[in-house]
Formats: sequence, C-alpha cells, structure tokens
Amino acid sequence: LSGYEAWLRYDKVKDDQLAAQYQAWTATIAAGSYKQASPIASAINELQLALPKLIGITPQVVIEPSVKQFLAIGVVGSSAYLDESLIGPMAALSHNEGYVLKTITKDEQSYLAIAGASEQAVLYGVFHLLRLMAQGESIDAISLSEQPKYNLRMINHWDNMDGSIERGYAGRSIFFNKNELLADSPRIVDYARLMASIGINGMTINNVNVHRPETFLITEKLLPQVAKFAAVFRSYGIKLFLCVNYAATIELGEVETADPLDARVKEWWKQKAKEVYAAIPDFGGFVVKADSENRPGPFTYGRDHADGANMLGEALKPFGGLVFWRCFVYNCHQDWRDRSTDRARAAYDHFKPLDGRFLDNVILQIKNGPMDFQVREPVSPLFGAMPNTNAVMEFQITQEYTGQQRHVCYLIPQWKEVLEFDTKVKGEGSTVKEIAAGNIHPYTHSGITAVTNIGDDANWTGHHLAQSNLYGYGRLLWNPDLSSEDIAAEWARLTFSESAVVQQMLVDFLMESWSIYESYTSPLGVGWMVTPHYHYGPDIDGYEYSKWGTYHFADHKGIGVNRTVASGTGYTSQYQPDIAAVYENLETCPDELLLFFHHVPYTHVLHSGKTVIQHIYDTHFQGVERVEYWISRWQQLEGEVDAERYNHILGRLQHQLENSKDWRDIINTYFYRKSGIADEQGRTIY
Ligand code: BDP
Repeated sequence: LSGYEAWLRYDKVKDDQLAAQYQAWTATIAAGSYKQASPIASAINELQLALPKLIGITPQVVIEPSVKQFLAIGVVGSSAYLDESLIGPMAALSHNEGYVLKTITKDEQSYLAIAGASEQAVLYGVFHLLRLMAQGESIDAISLSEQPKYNLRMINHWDNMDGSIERGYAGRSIFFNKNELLADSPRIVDYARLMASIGINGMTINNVNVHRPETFLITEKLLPQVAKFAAVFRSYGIKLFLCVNYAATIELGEVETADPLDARVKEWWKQKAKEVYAAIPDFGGFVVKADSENRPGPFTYGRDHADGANMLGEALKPFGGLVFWRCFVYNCHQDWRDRSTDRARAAYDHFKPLDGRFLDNVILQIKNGPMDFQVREPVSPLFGAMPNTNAVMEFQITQEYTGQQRHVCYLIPQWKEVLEFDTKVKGEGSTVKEIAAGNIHPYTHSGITAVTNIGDDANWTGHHLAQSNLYGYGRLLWNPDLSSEDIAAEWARLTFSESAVVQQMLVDFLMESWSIYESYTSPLGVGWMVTPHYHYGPDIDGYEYSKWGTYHFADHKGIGVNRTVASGTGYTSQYQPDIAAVYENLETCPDELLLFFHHVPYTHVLHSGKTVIQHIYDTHFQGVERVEYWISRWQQLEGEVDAERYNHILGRLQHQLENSKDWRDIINTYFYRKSGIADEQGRTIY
C-alpha cells in the first residue's frame, strides 16, 4: 500500500458479528436537511466513503427514517431525534466543538445519535464513530461525550510558492507549484479530511519566511485562489490563516515605510483586511515572523513588538481576525568571539517586559524550547510568564533536528513532557498543559500550533512511521491526557493492521525511538552538532564558530554551556525560583539537560553514576545497537505488513542505521581526541 490513506484506511471488518452490528446501526442515516459543502455534508461523504470499505454497504441517507434502527446525525436540537431531552444534559455540548455519541430507544425505534454542538462538532463525532469501527469496538449501547482541551488547534505549513517546503522532508508542497496555487487538486480535500479527523481547526498554508511571491497571497491577484482553499477547509471546520510579511507595504511598493505608528501603514492594513475578508468572510488571521532571522519588523523604526503586532491586530479586529506573533526572536548575527550573550535568553528578554501591552486578538506564538526544536531542550521560560498576554505553544512535527523523516522519532512523548512541565508561575499545577488551555491565566485565545511534516509524497510524510507524529499531534491537542502508548496503538491499528504482533512491535519501537535518536546524536541536552543549515547528520563544530549563537564550548577539559546565575549567562533566573534552583545546582540538574545548563569536566559524574565522557561513549554505541535490534524486529514482520510499506520502511531503517554509525563514530572520535580519555570498554574509537 502507498500509505496515501494514512489512518483513514477503513480496512474491511473481518469479524462477521461486528460487521452485522455496524450494518444494523449505519445502513440508514437520518441527517435532516443540510447544505452542500458544509461540515455535515463532509460527514456524510465520509460515511459514504468509509462504510462500503468497512462493512460493504452503501448507506441510505434520509430525512425521516421509517426503519427500526438507524444512525441520526446533526446539530443538537436540529431534529426530533436529536432533541436535548433525549441526548441528556451533556457538558460537552456547551462547548462549540463538543459532541455526544449515544444509542437511544424511542417509540419502537433505536438509533445511534451523533449530536454536535455545531456542524463541525458533528463531523468530529462521525470521525469518532468511524475510528471506533475501524478499531473493532462494539457500538451497541454506546454513551460518550467529548470536547477538545484546546480551542486553537493549529497547523503551520512552511510552504513556498515555488513549491519547495522549508524543512520539508516529504516531497513538494501540496498547495503551490511554480508560483501557482493548486486550488483544484483533489489532494486538498483528502488533506482536509485527514486534518479534520484529528480535530485540527486552523491552518496556515505558507511559510513564516514570507518573500515577494507569497506577499501577493493577500492581493486581489491571488485572493480568489486562496479563497478556494478556504472553501475546502471550511467544509471540514478548518479556518485558513496566512503568514504575512511584516513589511508588505514596502514589498508591494504601496507605502514606502512599515512603521507601525505611521497613519498610512495603519490605514493600508485596514484596507487590506477588508479586502481579505471580502474574499474570505471567515478568514482566520495572520501569522507573523518579524525581526527574526533577517525578516523585517518594527525594530527598524525604533518600535517594539507590541507596536507591530497591535497595528495588525487593530486592522483585523473588526472582522474577528487573530494575529499570531512569533517569539522566535534572537540575534542571529552575533559575534561568536563575544559569547556574553545567550541565545536561550532572547525570547524572554524581548517579550516579558511587554506583558499587558498586546491587544486581545494578538497571540504570542512561543516555541516549546528556548533554542530551536532540538532533540532535547528545557521548556521555554516565556511560556506562562506573561499573565496578561495570550499565548500558544509551538511544536515542530517536521523532523528538522530529529532525523528528517529518514530516522524514526516519535515525538508525542517529547511533547507530553513539555505539556506536563509545571512552570509554577501561579503555584503548583501551573503546567504548560493548563496554561495552553487558558486555565491558569485568563487568556481570551490560546492553544497549540505546530510546523507540519507533510508534502506531496504518496504517503504524505516521507517515512510511513512519521505519520504517527501528525496523527498523534492532533489527538494530543484534543486530549492531552491520552498516553503516548495509547495514541501509538490507535494509530498503528488504524494505519497498519489488526495483527496484534504488528501493533505491539510498532508501539514498542515508536515509544523507544526518541530516546534512540537522542542517544547517538548530541549528548545531554547540549543540542546542535549538525551540518549547518541542512541540520542533518553530525558536524560537531559546524555551528561552533558561527554567528548563530548555538554553542557547546567543548575543549580538552570539558563541555557544556554555563547558564547559571552564579557564574554563567543567568538564563536560569528566567524560571520560577523553585525551578531555577533545580537547574542552577549541579546536584539537582537532571542528567538529560546537564550540558544545556552547565559546563563540566568530562570526568564529572552524572546521577546515573557514569562520567560524562563514558556516558557519551556508551550511549553512542548503544544507539547504533538499538537501531540494529529494531531492524531485526521489523524483519520478523515480513509477510505481516503489505510488501510495499514493509520494504519502504526497511529501506529507511537501513539508512538510519548507516547514519547512526556516522553519528556514533564522529562524536566518539571527537570527544576521545579532545579529552584523551579512553573508553572503559575498549571499543573501537577512531
Ligand atoms: C528554524 C528553521 C528555519 C525557520 C525558523 C523559524 O531552521 O528554517 O525559518 O526555525 O521557526 O528551526 O522561523
């Protein structure tokens, strides 16, 4: 199989009894009247697509069912079957995206009700039902209700209009090619289906680095085409957003300045917003990368981020639009000889003083760590530090620094660690999970966003197993209390096969994969050591003497970045005192982040009992061995998984093995030569 259907395969139900049960409930669908191209229409399409595959029937869609057993779908209260008194008082239905699945018997008729608080919620309910069926769950006597934890559940694409994707590892853009918009591509609908099935409700389609061609997306030249994407998304409950160039006024040659306090600039954006909303009445808003990595911003005019963001916020406000203002702001032109500045501090130093100055429809978009999506980083101290400013957390699904979809790296456990982190900003229990839900500070808008990992490869994500990150991302945003294992198991079942052996193998492998990748790449939280710009494969000093601020400070005595208040950059002080104390102190700093916070000799003994140098050697040898082990486990599945996917994955695993050997040998050799300390076990180091 190509993998194109991803987790919406709807494999035939093999158990006859179950199939009969599903048929009885779904052969007739009471849907009332509904509009074409609405989420309800999408829900019905999905049922019509799925049921023939799952159970070999084509359902009948009716307004008034005369049969004794059926499926009733719709917004709560929209028909007699979905009356609130029958559904019962369900808290979920007080959330606009909440839904109920319930079997009801009334006047000699039995039906399975999928009642949503909105049309979009009904669509989510239908996907839920199909997920249950695809997993072989009984749907007799069902009674469940669901609502999402986060209101903003976003996906960011880093797609360029020439069709390339910044940090894309799965082919080219599905939205753009040669500066044209692929608005009629059938792939857009399938993509919207995949996203809606995991609850995504907002999406940017273009890169945060907005150059001239993409600036035209907000002009009359391209808006009609953009509106076509928005129409597809709308029918799946997804709002379309665009990334804009902060200096679009200049880029389009319409006003010669981008000063946010200049009346002409303000007026230009107000008109622009009008124009955009005329084309797309439910347009979501703008995402902006300003004064970051050579992108223009308000600094040029001596203004700050609040001035810049609010200027756009004001323009969008009359239409209910939002501004996501990214906090990935640091000096990327620093002089490496002057290492007194610390890139990790930058976001907090720039934004914290601005708390309370941003408009209500402005949301700060904060990367999960203070650096840049490394395999291991502490949680950004900025998240939760601004009680009076809306915020979303930004994750990276695309595996820029985690193996570029050639290596397996299941990221759900990493994101869960971030979400469970207790910032203590308002005492115990101030976890990232609750802050992002707006439960700690009374945000008007909050949630989670992430840079996605798809392209036009047949299987969407390059590596088949990388689909699990996309699936898991959506599931986690709906319910962050799901375990990483459960998400992996659900995904494996839906995507691969009902074989318990296959599922178990996939779950176990996925669960270990992040740790495996970490073990043969840069050690103990220090990060980087990758080929500059490309960010794949080992290059230990690749960034060490460059302007990007990403250093490890290895010399013949030791390694690590001293970020303490006592003798380092003072970064630790950006955390609440309790947490700062844990990181500040060598005794309490967790091993996995040791080199992020401290510079230590190679002979420093970790909590694990090993020296730093021996830890480096051991993990690097083990990492490669663990890849070998998982290849042998995968090979046991030959014949259990379709040949196409089996071979594709095997090929990628072998590539991962070769590359992990490079990492092992280059890292071990480097540290052996720097330190002159031999491996206790006398293994080969070059
Ligand atoms: C870095 C990427 C770069 C992005 C930047 C960003 O290397 O391509 O433009 O993040 O988030 O991780 O803006």
